[in-house]
Amino acid sequence: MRILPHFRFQGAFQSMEELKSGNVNHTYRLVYDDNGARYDYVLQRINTYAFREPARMMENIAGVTDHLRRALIKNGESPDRRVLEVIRTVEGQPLYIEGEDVWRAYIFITDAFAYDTVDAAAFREVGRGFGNFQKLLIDYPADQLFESIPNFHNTYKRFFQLMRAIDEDKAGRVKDVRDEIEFFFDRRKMLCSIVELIEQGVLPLRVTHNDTKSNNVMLDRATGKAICVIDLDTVMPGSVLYDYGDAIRFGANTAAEDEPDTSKISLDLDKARAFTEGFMEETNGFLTEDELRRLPLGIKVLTGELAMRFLTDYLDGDLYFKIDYPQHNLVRTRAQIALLRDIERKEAELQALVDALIG
Ligand code: GN1
Ligand code: MG
Repeated sequence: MRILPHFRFQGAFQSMEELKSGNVNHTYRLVYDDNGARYDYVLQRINTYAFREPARMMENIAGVTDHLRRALIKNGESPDRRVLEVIRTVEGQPLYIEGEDVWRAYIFITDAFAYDTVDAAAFREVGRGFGNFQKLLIDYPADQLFESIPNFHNTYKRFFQLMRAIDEDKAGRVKDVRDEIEFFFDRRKMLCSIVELIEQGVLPLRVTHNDTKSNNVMLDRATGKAICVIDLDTVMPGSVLYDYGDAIRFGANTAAEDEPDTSKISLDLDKARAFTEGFMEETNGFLTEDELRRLPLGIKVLTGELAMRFLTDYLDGDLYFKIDYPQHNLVRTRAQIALLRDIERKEAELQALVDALIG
């Protein structure tokens, strides 16, 4: 492929395979060979509809990965395979830009894997991974981070974006989604409650990952331990409720995020407990009581937020998320709505399990 010679990959190109798990960027795994030594890389074409200023996003990633590396060394740990490492272009840039297309590359973390569906024990480990990420970044100056997607988890704004999409009805689809629209109107106050608590100063802003799907933590193949948090595109100031809530939304769902049969969708409380244990182990001592007690709110809000985002994109004619078939964003919306309904049914149990762990 003509892009490849523009990056400082070592050796001779062997193979390339698309990795399908992301919903926004296009991702490929590359294998190179240098006289018998194998080198694995990740190549990504960045979705510039989502990420409007990729160069500034890469500055975030450089800052955060440098900090992580230093923090690990300070703790007496080797940063090897523990932090994403950018491969620069032959000109020494973190991005290769060709017309509309923006590309970047990383070293592929070998002898590691990530879960799209995760059992309770592994999810506890994923919780440790994301908790440790927050811990290592506790002293990173959040105000130095650029908002790679402005108002990413601002549910006021997400609500208005949905209103705008309904108003414009670009794809002529509003008539098919009346019930779904009503679902969000009924929950508007709840959906906006984290933003409100941040504005009121109840919840502090921290450096958060903001996209904490279980497949964004790499686990070591030999030990099963979390070694590296990946997908740093949305590292921005945010609430811990975002990272906690999004992780549970994805990992404790009994079905896939886009399961068409909503009867299969529910929230697995044992998995939720396992993640919470791992996450709290690592964040022990620095989260405030106000944050800890409200962790369950994060699950509700993040599930509802993503449902709104999928519906907005469906109404806009599928501009943001990659889709596999025409109704994909509608199926995703309905799946997240079904999940949120089950979370609402289990709210008291979720609160009880979090409270029990806070002690
Ligand atoms: C997108 O592409 P991926 O899988 O990293 C999205 C997340 C959503 C997720 C839902 C930048 O993440 O916010 O929660 O899809 N990322 C962006 O699967 O919008
Ligand atoms: Mg992502």
